Amino acid sequence: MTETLESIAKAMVAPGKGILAADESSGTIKKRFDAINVASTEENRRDYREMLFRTEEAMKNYISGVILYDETIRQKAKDGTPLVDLIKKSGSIPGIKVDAGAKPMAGFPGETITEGLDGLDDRLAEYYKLGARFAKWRAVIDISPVIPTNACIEANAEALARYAALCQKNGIVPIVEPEVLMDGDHTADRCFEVTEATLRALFNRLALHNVKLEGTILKPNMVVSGKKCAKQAGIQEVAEKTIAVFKRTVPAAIPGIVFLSGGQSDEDATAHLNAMNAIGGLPWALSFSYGRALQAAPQKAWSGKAENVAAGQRAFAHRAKMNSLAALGKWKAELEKAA
Ligand code: 5MM
Repeated sequence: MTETLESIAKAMVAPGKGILAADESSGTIKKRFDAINVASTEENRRDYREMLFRTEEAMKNYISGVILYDETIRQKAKDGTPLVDLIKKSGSIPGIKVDAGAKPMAGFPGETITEGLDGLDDRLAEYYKLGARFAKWRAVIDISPVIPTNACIEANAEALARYAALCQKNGIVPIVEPEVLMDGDHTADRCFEVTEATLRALFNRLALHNVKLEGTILKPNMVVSGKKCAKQAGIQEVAEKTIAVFKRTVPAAIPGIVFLSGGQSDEDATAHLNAMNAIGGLPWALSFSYGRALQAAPQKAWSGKAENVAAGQRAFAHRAKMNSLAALGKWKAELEKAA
C-alpha cells in the first residue's frame, strides 16, 4: 500500500493502540533517572529505551508508534541493531520530537513560546530518512488568574501550524500538542475555558496554513482540575467536560486524539480515557500518547539494574495493556488489582 499522511495517521490510532511518548529531552530524562538513582549516561538511556522497545507484548499489541528524541533516533541497541529497527520490527511507527522546547516569551511574564522553526524543513527531511513517519511539537499554556494571554495562545498556535505544514510537506504526520498545564489551583471549569480558547486558536491557524486535518493527530490535555484545587473533578466529570470541549472545537476530519497524561496518576490517566471511550458515538478515535503514565512503573521496576529488565518489561506491558483496554472503553479498575 502506498504510504500517505492519512494512512500513517490512521495506523497511529488503530483500535486499541496508542503512542509511547519516550521523547524526554536530556534535562527531563535526567530528572526521571535521578528519581530512581540512575546516572543519566548515554549508555543507561540506551539500555532503558532498548528495554521498552524490546517489550514484545506491549509493542506488538498496544503501541502504534513511539516518539523519540534526537539522540534515540540515531542510537543502536547493545547488539548493534538501530533502535528504530526494533520499533519497526514490532510493527510500530517511529516518530520524533522536533521542537526545541518552550522558552520564556518576551514581554509576557510567566508565559512561554515553543521554539524550533528555524531549519526545521531540513531537519524533517533528515528525520524522514532516519525512519520517522510522524513528529511532535509541544506548546505549553499555563493558567493563573492573569494568564494565558491571547498573545501567548495565538503565538503558540501559529508556531504549531507552521510546524504542521512543514511536516506534511516532508511526508511526516504532525502531532500537534497544545498542553494546558494542570499545575495551578484552578478549577476544571477554568481549564475548560482555557482549553477551548487554545484549541479554537489552533484549528484556526491550521486552516490558515492549509494543514490537511486528515493527516494530523491532536495531542491535548484532558479537562481536569488544577493539582492544587481543593475540589477535584471526578472521573465522569473530567470525561464529559473533555468531550464537550472537543465537540466545540475539534473538526471531525481529525482522525484521532491521543492524550498526554500531564502529571495525572497512572490509574487516573487510564480511568479518564476509558470513561471517555465509554461515552461513545464520537467522530475521532480517542487514545493515549502518555509519557509518565506509561513509564513511571517500568522506570521504578527497572531502577537501572540489568537483572530487573524482565520486571521493567512486565510493568510496561501491563500499563500498555490497561491503556489499550481504555482506548476501547473496556478497562475495569479490578484489572489493576488483579495484576
Ligand atoms: C515524555 O515527555 C515529553 C518530553 O518533554 P520535554 O521536551 O520537556 O523533555 C513530553 O513532551 C511528552 O511527550 C508529553 O508531554 C506527554 O507526556 P506526559 O508525561 O504528560 O504524558
